[in-house]
Amino acid sequence: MISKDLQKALIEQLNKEYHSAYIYLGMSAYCSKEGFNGAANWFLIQYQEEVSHGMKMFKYLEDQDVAIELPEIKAVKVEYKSLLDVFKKSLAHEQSMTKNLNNLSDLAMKDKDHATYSLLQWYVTEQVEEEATVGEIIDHIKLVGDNGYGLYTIDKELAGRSFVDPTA
Ligand code: OFO
Repeated sequence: MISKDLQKALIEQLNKEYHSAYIYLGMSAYCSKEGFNGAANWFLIQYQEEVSHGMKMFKYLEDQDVAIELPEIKAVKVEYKSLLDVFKKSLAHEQSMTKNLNNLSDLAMKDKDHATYSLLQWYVTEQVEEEATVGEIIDHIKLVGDNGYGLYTIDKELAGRSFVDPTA
């Protein structure tokens, strides 16, 4: 039985996963509007990944007989300053998600809730990969600066990303 406090925090995290998906949909829309179709594809896949994170949490809560609540998902922005800006915001967002997941892990540990702790470790590990990937893209964008051909090349690389369900 998951403690009431932890249940509440997990429901909040479920909402945050879908909010993340929504944020990435907004980022994809921005990139598409600016003609960065590869980056738009990249963020669309990021959106799908976050939906899969949400589904994993949703199924876990159902399996644990937690009464599901689905509060409103906050609106997101669709305007950014540049390709660099949108990826920097993406990294900052993932860093805040990591903080949330670490706090949730602390709570599960305090409750000696091993099942929930184990679930959360999956998310924590996933965050390491996500932050590293976005960090690398930021480095590449910084390297090319305002060079149009450089940005074009990066965008082409981002177009190659395809969805692989991380929870499968
Ligand atoms: Fe990348 O945020 Fe989900 O967990």
